[in-house]
Amino acid sequence: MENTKINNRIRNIAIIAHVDHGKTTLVDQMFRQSGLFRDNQSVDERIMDSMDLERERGITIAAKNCSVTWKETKINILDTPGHADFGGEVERALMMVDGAILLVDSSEGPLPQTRFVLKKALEGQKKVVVVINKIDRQDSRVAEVLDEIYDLFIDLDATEDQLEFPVLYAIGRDGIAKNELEDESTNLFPLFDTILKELPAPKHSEEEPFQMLVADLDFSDYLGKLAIGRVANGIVKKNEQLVCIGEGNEEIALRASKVQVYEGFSMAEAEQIEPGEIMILAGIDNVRIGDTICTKVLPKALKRISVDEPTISMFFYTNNSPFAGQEGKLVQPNKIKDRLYKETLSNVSLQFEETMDADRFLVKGRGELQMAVLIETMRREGFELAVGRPEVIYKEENGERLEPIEHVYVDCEEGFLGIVSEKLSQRKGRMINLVNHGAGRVQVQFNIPSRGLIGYRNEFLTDTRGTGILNSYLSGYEPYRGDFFITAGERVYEGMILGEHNRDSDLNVNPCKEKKLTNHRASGKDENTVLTPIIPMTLERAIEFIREGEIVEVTPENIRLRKVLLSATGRHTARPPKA
Ligand SMILES: Nc1nc2c(ncn2[C@@H]2O[C@H](COP(=O)(O)OP(=O)(O)OP(=O)(O)O)[C@@H](O)[C@H]2O)c(=O)[nH]1
Ligand SMILES: [Mg+2]
Repeated sequence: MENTKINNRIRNIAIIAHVDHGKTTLVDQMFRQSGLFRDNQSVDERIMDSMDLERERGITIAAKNCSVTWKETKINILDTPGHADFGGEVERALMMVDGAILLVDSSEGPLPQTRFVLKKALEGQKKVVVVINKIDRQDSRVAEVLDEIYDLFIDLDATEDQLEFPVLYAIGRDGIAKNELEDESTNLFPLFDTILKELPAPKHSEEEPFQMLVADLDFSDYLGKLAIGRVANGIVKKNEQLVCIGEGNEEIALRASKVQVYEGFSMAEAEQIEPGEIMILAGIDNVRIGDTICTKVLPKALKRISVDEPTISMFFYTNNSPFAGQEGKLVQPNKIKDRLYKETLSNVSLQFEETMDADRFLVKGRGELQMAVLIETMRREGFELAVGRPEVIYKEENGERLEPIEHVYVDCEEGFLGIVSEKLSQRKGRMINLVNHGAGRVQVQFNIPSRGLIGYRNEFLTDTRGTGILNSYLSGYEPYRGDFFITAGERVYEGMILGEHNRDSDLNVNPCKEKKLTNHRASGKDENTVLTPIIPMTLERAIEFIREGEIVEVTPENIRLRKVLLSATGRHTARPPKA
């Protein structure tokens, strides 16, 4: 870039880590200590986890922007989710920043998602500051974890430069960070100072006109679609005439009627925005991720960005069960369609397509949890719908069928290794690494087709009696590897799925059949018909459980498993002839 200038008034950083390593908690403390709250103001914990489901589940689902000011420098912070299903959020967040803070739990060490997010950061040439977090943990093993982090950097082909990452030690929850483990510290000042010193300020070219690459989308009921991105070059003023350059270089004219920046955890209107700043622009309908927004006089597109494609798909149906419409207010196909469309406006890793059938939509995303979160949100809004089994999305390349492959990381007691390996190999998993520290637990890694993992997580928890840890991330695509092989008194209807049969076939039962009172009874036999306690059906369990020809009915108050074809005779007739 010619005539490169640096805007030292700004830093753009992302906080990245594996699930639960303490990102959102740390951002809370950064807020407190940068003076955004009054000293005695009572503030909720994990304020960035603002969505209902985020608060309930204690996880971050969507990446979110906020800003703090430290020593007259504005730091735009992107808090990202650590769960693999929301990895798309991390990728996009990294596009807006120059540096990243990689948090690693002082006991757990680097885990699969640490690897995924660090890989993305290094590929994007981001400078990384490592923070070993939760050093207050009884079982913390700081020195070993630091070694593991070095190994991970080397394994990911980090350059010499990248290998010289600064390291801090923190108790994020208490708002404490230190440069050396033995330092006395009562605040996060060492972290703030390291951010200013080590993470680069945004660069721009003096010669280029205003350009901004759209890296994220949001939706507001008042302002409509919002395009979020970093100003690559130039200055933009309120009310300026702009254009949005799309994928095929088509230009859509627009006016910057409302330009905003992040201030604390809200947005604030600005008269003009400087290069390097992260901005929010309202009022463009057809904008997509990767588009460039620039001046009308000198339109010039930046290099497009691409985000990893969705890996699983699921059919959403309108609810046609005998109980349809009894609980939900929103049941019509056009209501579901509008809702799905609205979701794709802000949730860019989700896509949906209409099908030949007006009552059926194809929704594509990154994983079962992501789907479950969407369905759960919809039922709370008053929707009724039915959903099918998640299916893997295959790719065609040079006439060959490719399928997504996951890298699975299992941590379990040695005694469960047999059953876990056996089940994963049945599902076409290949063991690639096994570490036994001799302390009773083993760490095993597998490569396995994504389709093999669908429905496995609950089985895994049962097999390891709830003590196993299973993590996975999408590692790439490989050629397709051949074929696979209620409480009493609850209301039921024909074709509803009541329980699991111990064989692979379906067993039709009638739970409503009464015993004729006139029958002779052998003493002591009949009274003993006891229903064994049922396993509560959560949305995720339901989605994992169903097979072909089965769907989950979701209403605001109930989750029921059912057959697509409800009548048993109908299903019998529709059965394909035996080969
Ligand atoms: N012991 C200890 N626990 C911490 C610390 N910081 C955070 N935690 C706890 O770790 C858990 C996860 O914290 P979060 O901040 O939600 O983690 P996260 O990385 O944002 O999680 P995701 O966004 O879902 O990936 C919470 O129960 C926190 O209270 C710390 O410094 N020490
Ligand atoms: Mg979080």
